[in-house]
Amino acid sequence: MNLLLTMLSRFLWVISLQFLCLSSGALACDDPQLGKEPAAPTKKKYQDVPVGPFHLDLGANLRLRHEYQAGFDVRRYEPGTTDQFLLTRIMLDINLRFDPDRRVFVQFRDAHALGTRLERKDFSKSNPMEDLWDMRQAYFEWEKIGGSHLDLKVGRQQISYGDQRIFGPGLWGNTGRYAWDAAMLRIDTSRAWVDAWIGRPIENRPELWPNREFKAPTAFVVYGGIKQLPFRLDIFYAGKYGGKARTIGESGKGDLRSHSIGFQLQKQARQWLDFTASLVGQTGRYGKDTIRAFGANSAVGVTLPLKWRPRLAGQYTWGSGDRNPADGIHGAFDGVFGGADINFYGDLNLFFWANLRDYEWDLHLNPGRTTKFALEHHYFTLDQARDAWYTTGLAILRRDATGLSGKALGHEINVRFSWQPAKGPEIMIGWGHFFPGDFVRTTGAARSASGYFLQATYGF
Ligand SMILES: [Ca+2]
Ligand SMILES: [Ca+2]
Repeated sequence: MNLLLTMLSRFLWVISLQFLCLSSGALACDDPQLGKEPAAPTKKKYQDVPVGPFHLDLGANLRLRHEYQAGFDVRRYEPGTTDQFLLTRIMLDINLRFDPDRRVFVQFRDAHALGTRLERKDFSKSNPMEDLWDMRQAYFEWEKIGGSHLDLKVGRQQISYGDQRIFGPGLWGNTGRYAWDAAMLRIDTSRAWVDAWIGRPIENRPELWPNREFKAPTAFVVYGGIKQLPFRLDIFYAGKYGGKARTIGESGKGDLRSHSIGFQLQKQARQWLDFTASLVGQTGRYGKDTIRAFGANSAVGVTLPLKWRPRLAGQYTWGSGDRNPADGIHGAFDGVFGGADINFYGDLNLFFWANLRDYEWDLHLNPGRTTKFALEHHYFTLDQARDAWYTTGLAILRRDATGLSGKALGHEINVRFSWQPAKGPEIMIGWGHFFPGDFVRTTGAARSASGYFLQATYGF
């Protein structure tokens, strides 16, 4: 499916992914994860339209998705409930170029949820399902300022990097999870590129136009990649600041000042063998607590030289949890600004990269040039028994501070099939089932959860 269409694909996705494609063969271009958010190629029919001294590019992306959910909803695991609804989304892109280096880009996005049992009041913060014709992006970009290696991008913008695990747009959700009001400087040379930016995430509110920033956190980010290596290597620093003593730690209230440092590496070692590794360390202050948290992910994939090109992958993801609820150490990893609603932690979105161990097996097939199939199995446990099961919104869902309920969260199986007959349209269908483990059974209602979706997308 094409999410951000012509110019956005060209300038954000492709710029960051082209290093991967150039240096690592077909790794990213091949979409080995069969993610829910592949960047499809786009038509160029409505591009380069002269408007006075300017040139205009138009794009659109239409998406319809029917979902049935039993035992969970978009917020959390919720045994005993069922829901079904139709999600509609339209995104319109307007790109006005002054010259090859300067442009203004505006993206309008309209999202509705028809028939759901959830109402606006069920979302105290950002609404992930509904928002009426809001301006999701609106920025000015100036590349190669004065013939230099420096680019500037200011305004409301989507920012994502690498495999989206650490910085993700979260566009599987109907309104999109991460857009930013940000000012970004980029230095791009033949040896390396670096983005330095400051920004705040946008909150999606159907009753507000335009949407506003969250008051906190403010993000300070330096994210870069080294070129000319036989693999893709990204290195980053991400600071989060939240003032006014609104952060409540186990030792008392205070500001949030967190520092995340890490890297992501991807390599296509052979035509049949690929690796991924990400590692993040976090330090700083969480209220009156000291942050000491870690996140890691590594995957090995083997593509067999058989019909349908089967790729088998094993994957392990770890997000540290808090060992002791009274020691003044904040041990729960917060996932940086990572994609929560793509298929990293299961398609039902019951889990997030905090206090989690995720043991995953994947089987991906390409039955034809236009079709993809994925079968994935996750076994989830808590990292620390005394810390909580966190939702994708980092809310505490269940916690046994004694640790006596164990760590076993359960198994999840996901199946997805997609068909993209041409560049514009795509049909995707998927199913997932969650089998609760001992921790879930001991801490409350524990019926299995099941979900299905059928999605049609068209982009130009
Ligand atoms: Ca709005
Ligand atoms: Ca602690």
